[in-house]
Amino acid sequence: MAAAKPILYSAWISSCSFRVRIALNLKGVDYEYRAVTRTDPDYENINPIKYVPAFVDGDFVVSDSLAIILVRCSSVIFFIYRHLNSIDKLLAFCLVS
Ligand SMILES: N[C@@H](CCC(=O)N[C@@H](CS)C(=O)NCC(=O)O)C(=O)O
Repeated sequence: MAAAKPILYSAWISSCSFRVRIALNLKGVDYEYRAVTRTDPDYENINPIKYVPAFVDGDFVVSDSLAIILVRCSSVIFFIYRHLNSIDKLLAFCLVS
């Protein structure tokens, strides 16, 4: 079974979302685009402050554009993230490194 694609929650008007889409597309990341608005009640479960963008890859949620770009587009950080695939392990790694 193919792995589920990561999902980018985004809004066309959001400049923070533009830069993530540009970075993901330049990097050739295969992701699903989901347009959301601040009034979308389901989006609050993804990002309680309802800002866009948010990037969901399995259980891993990143809700800041620069963090998304760093996690998904920096080869070194992506390698670490893939091998320490939980936010707790990633934070622990960052704190001791
Ligand atoms: N530091 C966040 C900022 C996110 C942010 O401010 N997003 C704006 C759109 S660009 C937003 O959702 N604003 C909603 C609001 O201000 O109500 C990031 O870079 O992702």
